[in-house]
Amino acid sequence: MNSLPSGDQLIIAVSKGRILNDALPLLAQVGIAPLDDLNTTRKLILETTDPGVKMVVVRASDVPTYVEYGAADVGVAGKDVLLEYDGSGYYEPLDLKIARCRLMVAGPVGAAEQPGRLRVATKYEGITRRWYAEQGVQVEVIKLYGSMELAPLVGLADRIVDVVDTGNTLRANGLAPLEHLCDISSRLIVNKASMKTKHARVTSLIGALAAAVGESSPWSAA
Ligand code: PRT
Ligand code: MG
Repeated sequence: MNSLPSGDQLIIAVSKGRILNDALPLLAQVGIAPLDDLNTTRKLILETTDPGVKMVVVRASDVPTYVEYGAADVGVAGKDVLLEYDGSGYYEPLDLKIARCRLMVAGPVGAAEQPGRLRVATKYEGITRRWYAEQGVQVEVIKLYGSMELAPLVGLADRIVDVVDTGNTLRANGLAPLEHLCDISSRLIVNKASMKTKHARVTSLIGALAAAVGESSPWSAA
């Protein structure tokens, strides 16, 4: 289903930003490092130290799209993004245990219960709707694309749903974590067709990464 330049070439899509910072050392451990300096290059498709692997660095929320459609054979994306994407068009064989954080509901410290429907600001619209629906709580979900922590401070929302790492951002803004939705880490995802057509290459990459993160893989050599 994909239109890759050559049959045996793998394209790996990695989220920009903090996942990339954690993914680069891990990929380097399995012999995949970009040949260009990511801070200065303008190239969008990067050659790597593995002649059989190219890398594209894309927005976190775009990684599952690239992989589902086969524009990339494999990808590295946060579980938060995958839960929100809610696609079934890829396999998720490995927890890379990087870029760990927690998906939380947060709100102003000591705020009184508001009458009426709770307003919740988030970029995780789907996750948030499902979370409150499971509890039978009616909320108004306000979609934002970033800086969720600002919303309660300016009266846009009563609560936020966002990922939290150290909790420093919440604290610095007078917010506190209230409910824990789930733990998050980055996952390796694989295009379904690539798993068949490039089975040897894909499974050896999964095996190598599994070994690097201390997981056993059904494909790793005993
Ligand atoms: O560019 P785009 O909008 O698509 O994504 P982004 O700008 O959110 O990307 P980026 O670089 O922030 O990376 C996002 C991915 O990193 C997420 O999908 C998570 O899987 C993972 N991750 C891990 C985090 C954090 N930790 C994290 N702490 N993503 C975001 N944060 C933010 C959080 O939103 C909050 O603003 O950091 C702040 C909280 O950090 P603490 O340490 O103050 O709690
Ligand atoms: Mg960003």
